[in-house]
Amino acid sequence: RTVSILGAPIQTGASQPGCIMGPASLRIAGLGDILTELGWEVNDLGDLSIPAQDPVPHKNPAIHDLAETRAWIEALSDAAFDAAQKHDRPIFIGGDHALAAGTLSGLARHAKTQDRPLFVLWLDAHPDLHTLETTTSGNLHGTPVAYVTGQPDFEAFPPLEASIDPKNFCMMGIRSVDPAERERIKQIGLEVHDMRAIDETGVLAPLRAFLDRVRKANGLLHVSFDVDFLDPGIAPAVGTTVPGGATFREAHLIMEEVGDSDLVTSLDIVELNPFLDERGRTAKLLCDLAASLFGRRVLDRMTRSF
Ligand code: DIR
Ligand code: MN
Ligand code: MN
Ligand code: MN
Repeated sequence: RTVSILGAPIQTGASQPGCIMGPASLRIAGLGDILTELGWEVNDLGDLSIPAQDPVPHKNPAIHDLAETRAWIEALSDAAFDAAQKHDRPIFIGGDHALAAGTLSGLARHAKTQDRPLFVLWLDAHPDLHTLETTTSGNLHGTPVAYVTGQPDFEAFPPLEASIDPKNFCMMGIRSVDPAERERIKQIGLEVHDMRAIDETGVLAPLRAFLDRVRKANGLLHVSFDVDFLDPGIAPAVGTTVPGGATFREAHLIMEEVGDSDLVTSLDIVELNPFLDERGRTAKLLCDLAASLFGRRVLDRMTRSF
């Protein structure tokens, strides 16, 4: 039962600075101690860094900080591969969501060495399905899912050694989708539970169906947790708040259910911008959600038999 924590203070994928402080904020909120108390052996691998980069232009003029973001993706891919090879459950703390382009590409390589498929539970207000051609904001945190599923027009990103089958994604919390992303969802057949669907069915039915799918396939399961998945009323410290997000109860239920399944093999916690926070409340909430994923329960209870 070993966990590793790797910080990645990348903020070039976002529209405003602040995610650089995310890893420090989560450590100060006690992430490592909380997991230790739950019985995990915690290895804090410190923070990753990249060397200074010369600017790289792109034909899409909206794109900014391409060279730095590319360098982060390259460094993160190798670091995620190594962490997954050496530790039971790596946790990647960001940093903006461009981080996932690196962690998922490294984890896909790792899954290949295990001869197991990689599944991804994507918790986010956004599907992050832009290509370098379709992004109009130029914020590269809007692109990781398109990149790791092998969509075209990513020549400026590191070459992808192993892609992830779009059918192995389950997205929840989605409520802000750009037109190009909407088309892409239909085209590649992603499983997306938008907030309307969650209002109708609750989180548990679609989540259990997905976890059953992971179990039957003997898959690895990565959870990518974007802070803006949560309702801004409980998690204000993120640059791209969208009203109508997951409640405290829905988020904990998802974390506990995924934890009970014992299927999760890695986790991203991304987009925390402590500069926008109120006395660290979002960082503390994220630590409590991680605790639920890693076994904290109010009472001992019979878990669902799988
Ligand atoms: C928007 C926002 N779709 C963009 N994306 C965000 O800029 O491409 N993803 N915030 O998490
Ligand atoms: Mn995101
Ligand atoms: Mn988002
Ligand atoms: Mn291009």
